[in-house]
Amino acid sequence: SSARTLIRGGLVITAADEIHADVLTEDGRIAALAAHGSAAAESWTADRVIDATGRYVIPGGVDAHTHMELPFGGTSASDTFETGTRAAAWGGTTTIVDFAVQSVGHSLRAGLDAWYAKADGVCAVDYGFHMILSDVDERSLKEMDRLVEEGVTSFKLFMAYPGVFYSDDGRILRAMQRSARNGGLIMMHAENGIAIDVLVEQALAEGRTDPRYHGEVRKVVLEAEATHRAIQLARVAGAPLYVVHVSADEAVAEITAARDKGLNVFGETCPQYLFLSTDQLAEPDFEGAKYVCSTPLRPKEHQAALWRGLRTNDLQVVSTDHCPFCFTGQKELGRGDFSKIPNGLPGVENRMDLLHQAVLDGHLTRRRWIEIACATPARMFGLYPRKGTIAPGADADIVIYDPHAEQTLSVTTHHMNVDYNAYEGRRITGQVETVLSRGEVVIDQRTYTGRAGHGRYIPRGTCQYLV
Ligand code: DUC
Ligand code: ZN
Ligand code: ZN
Ligand code: ZN
Repeated sequence: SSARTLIRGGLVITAADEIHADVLTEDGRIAALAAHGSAAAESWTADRVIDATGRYVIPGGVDAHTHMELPFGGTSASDTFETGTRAAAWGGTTTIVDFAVQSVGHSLRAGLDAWYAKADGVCAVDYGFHMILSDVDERSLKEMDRLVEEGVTSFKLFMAYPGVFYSDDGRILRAMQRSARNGGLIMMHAENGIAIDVLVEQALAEGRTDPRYHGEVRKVVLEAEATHRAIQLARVAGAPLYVVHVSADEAVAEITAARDKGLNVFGETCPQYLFLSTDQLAEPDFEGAKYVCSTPLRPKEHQAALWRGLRTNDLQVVSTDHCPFCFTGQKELGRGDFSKIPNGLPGVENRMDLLHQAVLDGHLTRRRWIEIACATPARMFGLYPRKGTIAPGADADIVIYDPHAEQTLSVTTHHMNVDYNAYEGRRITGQVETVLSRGEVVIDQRTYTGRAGHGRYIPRGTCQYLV
């Protein structure tokens, strides 16, 4: 990495502050910040100087929920670790936390090693792993302790997808009890999958096979009920809980109520729930399949509760759940049967921009933008302050962001390996201009200068919101 880089003249925005400051990086880390024009800043010399006048200087985004190459429904998510992390870099995200998957009947070790191998040597930006628990038995419970020590400190459980990832309440309780002791954080996919599967079967039997019925059977009340139940199980176990991809107002209300009781319950939402709705799911000619994900898109009226939750800190994190499947050949597997549409939306490249637009639209302050997209995910998953902020000693993961640039999100310009963009045609003010990952310029004024294999595996500490 180039020894010293000076980023001069920008507005440095972190979760805590906005300051006109120059930033000096050295050997991949942030060496110092000083007020722009100060004697200290004027005395600095560097191998490379980046002029950030009129730009924001922000921490690289931390996307704590991605699924590169996820096997799902007989196919695999279309972004590899190579293409997906390159797209992340383009979008100003310099760390992802992806989900390694335990297969039923196999150890956590086997699943995790397979995911280490997929990502090894090909990533453009840094990455860590959570572990999906698909088979909670005595062996897996013991393995959880070792994974926490190894830096895989969070475990996703599914109340949905019977026969695939699903865990019943007993298994969930055991995993929560274990995490209460070993410091791990349980991440919950909260939807009542047993009830949903009954409704799926009935819908298909009645000929309701279009993508929009995916949204109708995955009812709000079944997300809210599962969210409530997960919270009660976490209470019984004395464990903290992180609810992933919260989509519905009634689910937010459950999290709010739990937090008002003083429980360590956290909530994540995703850009698709903030910006898209059942209107997209109902698009004609099977185009709605592009918007099939779980939890599903909701009627527009739910968005207000999500924005409010982000403002009031009842929701703390926005991640993408990036899980792309091409329309041609992948989403199409579900023509005539919505339950065969692989679930997931692309978005890793678009998150920072969409949330910047939310700042302009009056939903968030600039500092809250950085908090929900960088600092809090880093703290939640044990990466802070190495990731998620601009401070001496932190990794020099820095985005020079042009808040005035105009762009139109489109498959024709994006870098994700997928044949559509979920936000096609949406106009955004603001764009990533230059990106540093551990001091190396990986995007240079909208030219990719990174390389596969620059990204490193980052073992994580435990959740930093627990006393
Ligand atoms: N939801 C999705 O949309 N995709 C992958 C897994 C999940 O829970
Ligand atoms: Zn100056
Ligand atoms: Zn999920
Ligand atoms: Zn997911």
